[in-house]
Amino acid sequence: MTHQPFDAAAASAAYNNALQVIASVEPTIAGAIKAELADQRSSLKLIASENYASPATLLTMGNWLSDKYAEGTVGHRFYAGCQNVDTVEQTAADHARELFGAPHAYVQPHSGIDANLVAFWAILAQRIESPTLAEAGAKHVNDLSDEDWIKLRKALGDQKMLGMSLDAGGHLTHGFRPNISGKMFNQHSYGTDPETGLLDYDEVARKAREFKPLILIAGYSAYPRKVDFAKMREIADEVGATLMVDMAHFAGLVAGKVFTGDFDPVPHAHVTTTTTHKSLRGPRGGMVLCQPEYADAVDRGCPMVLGGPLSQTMAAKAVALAEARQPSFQTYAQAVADNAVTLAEGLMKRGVKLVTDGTENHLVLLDVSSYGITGRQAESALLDAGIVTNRNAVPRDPNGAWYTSGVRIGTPALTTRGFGADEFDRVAELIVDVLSSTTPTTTAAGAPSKAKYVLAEGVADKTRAASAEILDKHPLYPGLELS
Ligand code: DSN
Repeated sequence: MTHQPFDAAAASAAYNNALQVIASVEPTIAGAIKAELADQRSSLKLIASENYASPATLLTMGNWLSDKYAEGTVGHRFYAGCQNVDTVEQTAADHARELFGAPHAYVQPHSGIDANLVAFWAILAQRIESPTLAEAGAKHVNDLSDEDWIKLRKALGDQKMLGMSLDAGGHLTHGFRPNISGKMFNQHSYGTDPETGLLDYDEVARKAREFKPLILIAGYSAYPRKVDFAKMREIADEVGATLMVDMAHFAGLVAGKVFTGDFDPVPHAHVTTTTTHKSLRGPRGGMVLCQPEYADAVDRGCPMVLGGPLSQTMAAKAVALAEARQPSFQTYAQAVADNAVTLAEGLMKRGVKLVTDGTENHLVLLDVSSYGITGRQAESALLDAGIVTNRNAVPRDPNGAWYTSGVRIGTPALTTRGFGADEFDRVAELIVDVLSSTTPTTTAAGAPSKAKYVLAEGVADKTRAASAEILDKHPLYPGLELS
């Protein structure tokens, strides 16, 4: 359920030796690395998008693979001497294909945003056989001259994307203005039902018929329910859209076979993107899985939108994916989902309002407005008490995306530490204690502040002590001792 067993003495020696070498050049950095482990060990990490990678995964990133340029793809590089990087990339891609049952895997993206950009360009390249390309005498967008690009941009500007709205839990890279996707595409969004908070597939279908998007995008970063990808594919097919699924948040639940059948995106989507460091518990990075007809365009990710591959990170992806192929990862993924239900029930029975009144994945979204505070105040007060979360807008949030009325919490990290039902129920109790002890201060104009707050005296210390009791029973990287 936790990490696969590792040799703690060997890991301790590896880290201590590495830190000694680093400290001999820049002691501040060695100190920050050590301090980060201490911070992560002593706090309740509930950020839904974070986890703890295994020592094997982490150690794979600190080596000379980092020093090799390898633009191109396996066996087809723009640099000499890439035989070891070929081994690394092929191994990671093989594991990804096998784990997710995907026809093709591209493991070069450096992050989730990069993976989505690769996917967007691949879909444009694959789908736009446009007169614009033909007129320009080009077969592929990569072959266009500067002049032709100007023509193509006009054509591209008319392409539509339909994705989940940000305040319903969608992601910035799904066509929203602060991200390049919002500039590349004419974006439309679907929301959630105002009563239930659930995804309304009829609305998705209605909007798809109305807007006829090139890309129907599914996936989320703050929606606490599973998505029926078979239905999404039916909608995409009806309107001739490419179904792209961003499974960054729940890739671990797909890998661990919690989401199967209609809820497994990989067989239904034309293109699936993910990060590798969230519930999947690998290194920080991204990945694209796709159906064969998109493979060639996806493989052009570098140099189209990516710099040279980070070979050390691809190697760590291979290690983490090998871990995720073990049966123990399925036990872990099921525990992540079960613990989220316990956490949701623990919060609701203590009076907390949750968006959708529950969860079916790894996260819960609290609406903290009944405590008279904003999400920002809740996030800060919880942090004072050693509980690390992040504020998040709730659907139709009156406080907007900065202050928000919500807090998003998730179970992947603490489940890796071995937390089960008893611990998550206690975590719910601690969260409620903090929220009910937090009050906004009053502004000069006499209104409640949206940022400043007071946490009742003693609550932070009491909560930290209570957390320490649980954390001590579930040590992070047990046996790993830094000198
Ligand atoms: N930053 C990630 C998250 O927290 O959901 C996704 O962008």
